[in-house]
Amino acid sequence: MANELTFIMIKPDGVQRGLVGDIISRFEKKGFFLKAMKMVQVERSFAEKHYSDLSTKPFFGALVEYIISGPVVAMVWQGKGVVATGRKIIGATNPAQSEPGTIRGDFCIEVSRNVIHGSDAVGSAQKEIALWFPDGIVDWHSSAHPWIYEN
Ligand code: IDP
Ligand code: MG
Repeated sequence: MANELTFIMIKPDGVQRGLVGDIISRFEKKGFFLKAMKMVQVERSFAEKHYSDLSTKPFFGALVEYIISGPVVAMVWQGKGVVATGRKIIGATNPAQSEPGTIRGDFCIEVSRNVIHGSDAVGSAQKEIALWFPDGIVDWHSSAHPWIYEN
């Protein structure tokens, strides 16, 4: 669906390392539309909620420390297949397995410092967008739409 939404977050290492512009640029150039964006340093309880599905994993504590260690850039992107294609643009979870040309393949080394989050399914995207943007997202339509979509 052309109006599919995904939640993308540039993690604290991505912000500190000056990767924000490059990451946004990759999604923009692909033809996806930015529908919401904010920089925020989240509380521990909020990070635990975002990653609640992973709460039993041995790395959960370190993951939460990592996410609250500095500001993140939270975004909503829209476009046809943006959830699955967004995951491809991001690359495999462990940067050692991420293909060159993906964000993680190009920019990082360690799974615990892998610079970016992207929703893994349409349903989790909806939950994450509701968590991070409870006041909603921006309703705008790009004039480039017909240059990217046939219909
Ligand atoms: P994803 O970010 O590719 O969706 P998930 O399995 O949902 O991967 O894990 C969430 C995050 O937890 C990863 O992006 C990574 O930062 C961290 N993580 C995943 N597996 C490990 C691990 O084995 N050790 C340390 N951190 C991990
Ligand atoms: Mg995940």
